[in-house]
Amino acid sequence: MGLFDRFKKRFKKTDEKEITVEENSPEAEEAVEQGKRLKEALEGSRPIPVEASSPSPEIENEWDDSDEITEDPFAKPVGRKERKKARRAASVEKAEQPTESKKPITKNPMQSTTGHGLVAKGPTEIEVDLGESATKTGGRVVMASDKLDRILEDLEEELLSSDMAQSAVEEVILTLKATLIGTRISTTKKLEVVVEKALRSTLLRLLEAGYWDFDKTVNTFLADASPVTIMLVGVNGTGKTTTTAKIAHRLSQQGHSVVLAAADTFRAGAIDQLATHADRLGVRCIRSQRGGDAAAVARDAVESAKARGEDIVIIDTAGRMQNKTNLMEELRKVHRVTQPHLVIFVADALAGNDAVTQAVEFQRMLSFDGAALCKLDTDAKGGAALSIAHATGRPIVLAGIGQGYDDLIDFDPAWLIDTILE
Ligand SMILES: Nc1nc2c(ncn2[C@@H]2O[C@H](COP(=O)(O)OP(=O)(O)OP(=O)(O)O)[C@@H](O)[C@H]2O)c(=O)[nH]1
Ligand SMILES: [Mg+2]
Repeated sequence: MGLFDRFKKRFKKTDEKEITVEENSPEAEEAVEQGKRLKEALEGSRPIPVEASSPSPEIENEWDDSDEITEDPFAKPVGRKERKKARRAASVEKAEQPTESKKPITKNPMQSTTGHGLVAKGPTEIEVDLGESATKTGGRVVMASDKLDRILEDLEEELLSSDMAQSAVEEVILTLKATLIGTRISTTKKLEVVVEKALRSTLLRLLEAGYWDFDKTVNTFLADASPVTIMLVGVNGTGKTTTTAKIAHRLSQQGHSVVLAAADTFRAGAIDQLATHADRLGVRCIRSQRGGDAAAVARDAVESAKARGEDIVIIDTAGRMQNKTNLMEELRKVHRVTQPHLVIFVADALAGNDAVTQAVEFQRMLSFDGAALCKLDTDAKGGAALSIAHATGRPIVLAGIGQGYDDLIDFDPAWLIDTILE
């Protein structure tokens, strides 16, 4: 039995009269007023999305202006190895220095961390008729009551058990309460239907906030300049490398030329893992030796793609726990040096509430534009997705639904809500 079935069962036992009053009565008018006040209070208290606490300084493409184009280090035997190494080190070194021309990181939710416009995805059209139109006469109005509070407490427990974080659940319950109190329901419309619709629309709003379309956004960037750089970040084992390969496959199929950057130089086998995907997909992979400088590899990939007129660079980074400051600093360095168009936080749906903590910390340290939620084909409960969106103010845009290259889809908020509720 799904979350909502259990909730509805309890609801069915509720006598409508316990939580509603006759329309046009003074109590009904008071309930309408109270509903309005609750909605206003809620609007005023919405949490501000987490932004990176000390934003990565923006570098004015300092290696763009280099009059010498660096070749792909793996396309040919390296002749001027030492000089190039020194140049690369100097360039990365320079990127680490704070510059005068810092542009502040944008607070606009529809702009990427590097200030590129994200293409919004339209909201899902769902019928959110709470019965108002059918209630010209003979209706009832939901009022504040202990019984309503108890019902909402039950729902709160159910949502918490589906892996939603406390803060997200609280927001949902408050929004639901504000939506319900003062709502007219017709005598023919069952209260549980009204509540279900209100709950769906509340959850949907949470997931669709700042939601952008992956393909359209990439194509808009491409119309401007290439290569478009996409950087994947996240803790260990969430699915970054697999998602890198899936995105490469997806964009290749759309006719774009793709280059992968093996910027996980930390874990043994990580470079070969990505190179194997690249071989299978027929795309290039820029890499170094294990222990090499991740930022230098990423920068080489972008330079190389630029020199060859290729469209997309996808940077696969090493998994790291969000509390490892030096590793997080390395990630910020990759970001500073490459100024990626998009930063995707890769989350593991199975990690539940831990995924939320990780997302919040990554957002604080680096800022990301959207999340890819992987392993949704497993028995993950899904509530983490709602919480990630709520806690970071960044949407889930992609969903991993298996280990194959085709198993990456646009994240569908309505589908997730059905999964949680049904
Ligand atoms: N079922 C399922 N498995 C997935 C999905 N995405 C990734 N995996 C699996 O999760 C495991 C880890 O994936 P990786 O892509 O190596 O994860 P990673 O984040 O790169 O790991 P590190 O580089 O070690 O941090 C692999 O066995 C993948 O096949 C998914 O959407 N569904
Ligand atoms: Mg990996």
